[in-house]
Amino acid sequence: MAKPGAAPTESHVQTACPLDCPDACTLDVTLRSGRITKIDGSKDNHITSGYICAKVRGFHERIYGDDRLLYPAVRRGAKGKGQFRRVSWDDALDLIAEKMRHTRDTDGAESILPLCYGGSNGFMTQDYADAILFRRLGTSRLLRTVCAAPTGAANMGLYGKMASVVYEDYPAAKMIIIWGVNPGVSGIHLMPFLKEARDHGAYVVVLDPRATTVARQADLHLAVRPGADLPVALAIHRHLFEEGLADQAFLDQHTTGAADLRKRAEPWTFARAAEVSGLDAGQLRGLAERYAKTSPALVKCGWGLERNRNGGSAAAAVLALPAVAGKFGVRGGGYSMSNAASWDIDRTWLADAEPPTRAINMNKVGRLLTEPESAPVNMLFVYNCNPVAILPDQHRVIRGFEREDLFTVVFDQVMTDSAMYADVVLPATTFMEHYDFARGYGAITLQLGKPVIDAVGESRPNSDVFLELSRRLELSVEGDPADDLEAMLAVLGHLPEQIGNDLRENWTARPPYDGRPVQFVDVFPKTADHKVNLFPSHLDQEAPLGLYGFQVDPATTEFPLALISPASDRTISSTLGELARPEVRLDINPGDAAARGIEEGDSLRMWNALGEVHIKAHLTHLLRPGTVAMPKGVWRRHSANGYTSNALSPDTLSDLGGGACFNDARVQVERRDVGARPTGSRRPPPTTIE
Ligand SMILES: Nc1nc2c(c(=O)[nH]1)N[C@H]1C(S)=C(S)[C@@H](COP(=O)(O)OP(=O)(O)OC[C@H]3O[C@@H](n4cnc5c(=O)[nH]c(N)nc54)[C@H](O)[C@@H]3O)O[C@H]1N2
Ligand SMILES: Nc1nc2c(c(=O)[nH]1)N[C@H]1C(S)=C(S)[C@@H](COP(=O)(O)OP(=O)(O)OC[C@H]3O[C@@H](n4cnc5c(=O)[nH]c(N)nc54)[C@H](O)[C@@H]3O)O[C@H]1N2
Ligand code: SF4
Ligand SMILES: [Mo]
Repeated sequence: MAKPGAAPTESHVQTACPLDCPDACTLDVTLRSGRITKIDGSKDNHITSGYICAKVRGFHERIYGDDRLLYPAVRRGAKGKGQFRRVSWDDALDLIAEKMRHTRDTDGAESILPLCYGGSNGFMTQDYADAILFRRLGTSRLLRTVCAAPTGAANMGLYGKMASVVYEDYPAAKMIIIWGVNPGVSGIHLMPFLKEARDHGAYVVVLDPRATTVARQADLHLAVRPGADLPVALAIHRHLFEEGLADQAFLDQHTTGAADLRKRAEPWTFARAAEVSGLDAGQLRGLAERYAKTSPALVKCGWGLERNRNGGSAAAAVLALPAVAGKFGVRGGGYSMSNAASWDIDRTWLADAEPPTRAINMNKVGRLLTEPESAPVNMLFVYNCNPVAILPDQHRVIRGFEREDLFTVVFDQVMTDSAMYADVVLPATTFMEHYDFARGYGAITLQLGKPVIDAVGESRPNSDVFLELSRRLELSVEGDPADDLEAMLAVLGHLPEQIGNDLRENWTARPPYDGRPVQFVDVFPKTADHKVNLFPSHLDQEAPLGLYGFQVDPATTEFPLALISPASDRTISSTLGELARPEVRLDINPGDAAARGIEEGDSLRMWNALGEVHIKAHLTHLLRPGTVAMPKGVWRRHSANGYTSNALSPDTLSDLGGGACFNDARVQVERRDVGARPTGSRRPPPTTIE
């Protein structure tokens, strides 16, 4: 404690940002009397380069904010009413352990479902102490498919997730195709490298239904219709094969399946691809011709193109381009995707294998809770996830969470839309209050994050809580870590020696290949035969129309508009959604608005067979006609009737990887004063913990 009258001392501590963002910034945190007063980017990390996004600059508003969960609490009123009574940790954990034991003994442990995603979590807070508990208990397993499942299946199938081109090597490229990704928002530290590339004369192409910041700076912006990337990529392949521009020597030496890919690309002339994708055939031809003759040429494949019925095949066709066109083997050439797998780290600290219990695709959770095919789920343990806000088919998800016979635990940092439905809420620490490992997936970086402040309220780290539950359920074995600190040391001890030593000494590890691998020079496919598999048969069997088979647009005359929900600069997924923000509006093209008599700021009803959302209109030319956009990660409080775009997203699955089809929502929109039917508001009530 500072003496009365003494000036509070200011100190600086470094840590790392583990949020679901490719950049994994090193943070410089300013503290005064043990409280965070400022969060900024460190200059020690050349990717962070002294600046960070506004979201994390304001992260202390979450840490100390009104919505922060400070104590364990149990439900008082009806489900979803947000009325809780504070209890001790002991009472809360006893209650949960007892409920788990009872559920296992009566309904079987598979009727317990851990519901998590963990995108903003490193080795400490996801798949460690939690996995020890749930694997030993034998609960149902969760397929974490809301993100990166289709792109992941494609990248794994074709290349075994080979390390890809990193930010630092973009300036070496002479052509960069940015496909379905919006780095101006979703990975801002790429932007200076893109600028450097442009300054060196790189030709930049962006494929995105919206004129994003990168698209507006690009030499060519192709405002592709959502879900129609596959024909575009296949038309380029067709051109390469037909015109003798494919790199036959590379294909012979380093690939399998080229003939099958060629056959599937065969029908896709530029004219047909242009018609389906809403683009200009001449521009597509121009893109293909330039790509064929330019080197180094880089394709950056994002996640916007995966969130639909064709997402897996689209990603595979995009990732196949550098192999067919022979773009590997030079710095700045090849492809760029998630680099999370580049470290080749196996979670050896987790000795327990996954049990062969039933696997549940998280995109189907709403349906599973409301109309189970076989055994129902009777207990949910939600952590590292905000399912009510982020899962497709929100109405069904909410109906499931409303079930009186479902016992729901929500372990989170703030009172989320999901926590409102909890029977027990548990307060979690944030990354400023616990250890975690932050792995970048843009640049190849790995850092150890440390607590910079004491835990706020009675919040506790995941490892402490899951280890304690294991003990209460008598599932602990010798050698389990006792707490967060021991768990962190166990991870360090299991990492490859050099990485562990680096992290102990510097909090940051030296990356493999100096962090700048050149594809087909330093790194090769991690497939079984170390070749690029352009036509993996398991993917061909999985996709409903076969690999590279195109499924037509789900639009109907009744629901003609494609609703997409891209990442915004306000939240990371739904994290930080509790903080104040400008009113959330629906982006709509002025032509589509005029056809419906809609003007700027009008209150709209947007609906389809799954539900409806009440929201105001924002007219913008930065969106292709026939498409509307509402940000990803908004909370129920952000619309007038308490639903987000996910109320309109189908729970159908993408062709590969069982991924989410958020952007397959097809909707109609009208002014609310026209033909509006009265609908009761479902905005969540204010919460109380007494
Ligand atoms: N600020 C911020 N940063 C984030 C996140 C966040 O929520 N906020 N989320 C993080 C996470 S979890 C992820 S997965 C990544 C996602 O990062 P991105 O890969 O950028 O994903 P999205 O924002 O979903 O979509 C990217 C772009 O694809 C466009 N798009 C939509 N549908 C299609 C389509 O069918 N084809 C094509 N070609 N483009 C399409 C959208 O208009 C959007 O501009 O970002 C991470 N970074
Ligand atoms: N409509 C639409 N929906 C989407 C998408 C879209 O494009 N459109 N994108 C999808 C994508 S890309 C993703 S990745 C998912 C993400 O969906 P989620 O994984 O659910 O991500 P968040 O909504 O940020 O929720 C993470 C929660 O975990 C909590 N948390 C963070 N760290 C800890 C911890 O250490 N312990 C505990 N106990 N809790 C913690 C945070 O406070 C937060 O509430 O959303 C998907 N949903
Ligand atoms: S969210 Fe991304 S840009 Fe923001 S601080 Fe974290 S790593 Fe950096
Ligand atoms: Mo994601």
